[in-house]
Order: sequence, then C-alpha cells, then structure tokens
Amino acid sequence: MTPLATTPGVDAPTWPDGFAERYRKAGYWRGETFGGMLRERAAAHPDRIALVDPAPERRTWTYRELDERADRLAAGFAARGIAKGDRVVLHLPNVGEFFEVVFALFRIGALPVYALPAHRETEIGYFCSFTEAVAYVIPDKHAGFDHRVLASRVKERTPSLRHVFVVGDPGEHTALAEVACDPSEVPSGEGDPSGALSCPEPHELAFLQLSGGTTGVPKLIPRTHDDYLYSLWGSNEICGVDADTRFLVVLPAAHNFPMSSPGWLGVLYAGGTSVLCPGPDPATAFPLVERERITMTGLVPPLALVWTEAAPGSEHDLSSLKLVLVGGAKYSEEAARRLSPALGCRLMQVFGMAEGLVNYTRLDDDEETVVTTQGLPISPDDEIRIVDDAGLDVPDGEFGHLLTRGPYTIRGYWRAPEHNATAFTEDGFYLTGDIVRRTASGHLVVEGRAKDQINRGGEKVAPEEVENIILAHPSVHDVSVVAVADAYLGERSLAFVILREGAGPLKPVAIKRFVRERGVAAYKVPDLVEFVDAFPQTGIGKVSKKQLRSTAVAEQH
Ligand code: AMP
Ligand code: DBH
Repeated sequence: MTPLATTPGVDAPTWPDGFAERYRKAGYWRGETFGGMLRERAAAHPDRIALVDPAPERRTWTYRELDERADRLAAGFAARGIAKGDRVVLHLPNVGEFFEVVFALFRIGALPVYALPAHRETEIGYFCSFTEAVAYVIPDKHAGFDHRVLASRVKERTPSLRHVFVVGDPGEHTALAEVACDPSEVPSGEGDPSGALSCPEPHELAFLQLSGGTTGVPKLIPRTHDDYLYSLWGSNEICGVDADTRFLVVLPAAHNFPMSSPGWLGVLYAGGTSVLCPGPDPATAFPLVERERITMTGLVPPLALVWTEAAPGSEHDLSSLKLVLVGGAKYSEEAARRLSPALGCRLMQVFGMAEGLVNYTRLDDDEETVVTTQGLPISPDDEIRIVDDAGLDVPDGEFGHLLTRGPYTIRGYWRAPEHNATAFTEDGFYLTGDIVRRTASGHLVVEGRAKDQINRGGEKVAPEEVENIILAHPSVHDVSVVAVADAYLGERSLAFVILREGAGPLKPVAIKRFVRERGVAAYKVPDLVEFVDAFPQTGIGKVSKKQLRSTAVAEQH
C-alpha cells in the first residue's frame, strides 16, 4: 500500500452497512472482482475470442490470451512499484492494449482513471494532479495528435507522475510493450498478480469514471467491483447478451455507456466477443458489421441518425445486427421510429449516467414504448423519486427532478465533500439534474434538464468550465455559455461575451481559437460566439441563463 492509496468511505462516501447488506442478500453484489471474472472466463472457455482489433491489421485476443497478457502486464506494473489503490490515467483510443491495461490494473487493484480520447492538456493535467496519478498511458499519436508531447508537459508539473507508458513509439517515455514480464520475476511484496487474487476485494474501488459535470472541474466517480459488476449482468439479462453476442465498440471504450450498458465489459462477462471500431462513421463501421457479423452496438442519437440515413443505400450486409442501443442524450421520437426499419434490427433506448442508474426499454416492450420512452431501471431496488423544486414528490405522471438511490448508484463523488453536500440528499439520493416523468408502466420519459450542462449529442459540456477559460482572455469582461437547440446534435453551445471597455473589436473565431489553444477537448470549444453589451439578470441580480437561451432562440429565427 502506498500512502496515496484510496479507500472507499474515506475518499468518498459509500453505502451504509444496512444497504450493503441488503444488496448482498438480494444477490446483486456477488462478491466478484473484474480480475477474478476474467480469470474464471479464461478457465471456462480459453479459446473463445474475447476481442478483435481490426486495424491496421486484424488482431484477436482469446480469453486465455487476454488473461495471460493482463497477468504479465500486471507483473510489469507491480515491478515498477504500481500498487493497489494507485491511480493510473488511461488515455487510449479503441485499441486492444486498452483492455490489457485495464485488466492488468484490475489485477493489482490500481485504479484506472478513464480519460476520453478528446481530452487534452487541461483535462489530463487536472486528472493527473487531482488523483495524484502515478502513471499515464497513451498512444504515440492518434488522430494527428502527438500524445507524447502532452505527456512530457504534464509529467513535468505533476510530482506524483512517475511513469508514462506509450502504445507504439515511446519517444522519451516507456514503451508499454516493454513493461510486461513473467509474474514469477516480480520480487515478493510488490503486488501479487500471479497469486490467488487476494487483492482487491469486491467491495473496494475498481476505477474512477468521469462525470460530464456541471462545474468548473469534472468530478470523479468511484465505482466498486460489486456495484459495477451488478450493472453489467443486470444489463446483460435485459439486453439478451450471451456468448454469441458480437458487440461493436463504436463510442470511445472509456465512456460508461459503451463500457457497461451492457458494453464491452458486459459482453466479456457473458463470454461474447467485442470488436473495436476505429471510427463511428458508416463508411468505417458498416464493413466491420458485415465482416465481423456484429449482433449488437450502442450509439448516441446523432450517430444513430447518420446510420439510419446511410443504411438503406449501403452495399454492406447489415443483417447480422439484432440490437442497437441508443442513449447519452434525448433521442427524438421521429428518429427513433425510423431506426428499426432502416437497420433491420431492434432498437433499445438507454438513459444512463456514469454515477449509476441505467434505464432500458425492454425487448418485449411494444414499439410505442420503445420510441417514446427512455426505459425502466435495471434493478427492482433502484429507488426513483420525482420531485418538485421544493423537493416534494410530484403526483404520478407529472414532470419533476429525478432523484435516485440504489445498488449501483454512487453515494458521493471522489474527494469532493463540498460538492457531495449538494449533489446528494442526506439520505443518499443522487440528484441527477434530469427532469423526467413516469408513465403508467413505470417507464421514464426524459423531458429536459435542470442542471447547468450542455449535451452535444451525448458529449457533456459544463458551461462553467468553458466560461472560466474564456474569462482568461485579456479582452473579455464577462461571459455566459448556454445551450441552443440544434437539429443534428440536439444542443450546441453558444458563448455570450461582454468585451472589456476599450478592447478592440474581436471576431467570434478569436474566442474559439483562444479556447482551443488552451488545450481542452475540441467538443468544449463554443459552437457559436455572440458579443453583447450586458446579460439579462434574474430578480436577485444573477445572470439569467434562461433568458439568454431564449434570446439565442429568438435570434436564430
Ligand atoms: P454523465 O453524468 O456524464 O454520465 O451523463 C449522464 C447524463 O446524460 C444523464 O444525467 C442525462 O442528462 C443524459 N442522458 C443519458 N442518456 C440519455 C437519454 N437516453 N435521454 C436523455 N438524456 C440522457
Ligand atoms: O450518457 C451517459 O453517461 C450514459 C448513457 C447511456 C451512460 O453512462 C450509460 C448509458 O451507462
């Protein structure tokens, strides 16, 4: 154990004993770990294919190979002093090594921190310093971006960061390919990757997932083996995932949706095969669906729309597809109606959050329910409250704020006691920030959002974070970032900017460039910029985002 090791209940609130006991008794928490799960699957069906990475040349991993490589890599990490509880920021695109690293870390109880491929220096620097990460794992170059340069800069200013592991040409860092070693070569006392998996324990943390967030800094979501594994097998039962499932990982593998709903982890749990898609566009994905006989995938609404439009004219045989899950942002009823006929498969809507609660429409729901609702929770023990602004339960069928508590919904963010005081009720309900209503059948319909967040087709932007960046511009006096409706993405971001007195005129592109040059994920760069003289204010003198949003709507017409 290093002094930085992390413990549930200390770094973040966890489930009170009574709840934990109940969830165990009900059979939701089965006392498994991810490392143990892979070990068991590898023993049960060693030669089945777990993973396919089709590009640049097709590589496959059987369950046994994935298990063995995870062991060897775990031994290598342990030999470099990476230990249980240590945080490792993982910043890989959809490549096979992502999965080797994840399982190696699971084996030694180190915690992956799942950065998204779009993240840049600002986000990565923050994740590394806030989590006191000991290692950072990157590709050499991806999508024209040299990650090694970013890594050098972050390493220089992050004292805890001892290692940068690179998939590909390492430059001044360490090649991941050179890390793996024989578990018997690891001196004792440096982790026990080859042993009986005594660490970690099922109730301990497995990883830190990211929240889309509403504040200036993203929050980290502590998930345990027990709780996350329940969300996996619960999802598998609902979606009919089994050993014959061939799942195409279209969205970034690090995101909670493609990881767990049911995602590549659910598919591994069931003994199926996950195929990594190098890009989400039909030109890349459709040939893979045909070649790999894909049966299931998950898409965000804008992508679902593109696939729906491209499928009828496509020369590729998509007939193996049985189920497409769509979620991450509101899917319009019109678009939802068109998906099944175009792709020749079932649609399932999924409304989930990395904090926990996931809802699915069901395979036996009628078409109306599938296209007009966002589904039912996974668990009978997912507690749902729908309340008004005063926190009182609204009558059945009416819209209100969604609060939830349950066997796989966190009780607090990691090292964020102040934020936790407002994001959770005293009795442990998570305030999702979503406005929903419940139909007579118990299905939830997402109406909108109370939280200050922009949802660009599933990519979440916290306005405050972008505002803080723009405020640093020398010509900017004040800024307010809001969502505006967009036919394709659902929402786009608009920055209203007040310039300083005496500042020369600026073009919108100068603001956008400024944000981009600060090294943040491209999806955070405001789509639109408008210069104004003042912001509308609320009764008590706060900036009225509501009024700003309606100004934007009015001006677009
Ligand atoms: P995050 O907290 O970043 O994991 O994002 C979760 C949020 O995404 C939810 O709280 C919703 O606001 C939004 N979301 C996810 N799925 C859907 C969906 N199917 N319909 C509407 N909003 C969704
Ligand atoms: O948007 C999300 O975060 C999300 C959407 C669908 C999610 O976390 C999930 C399913 O598990």
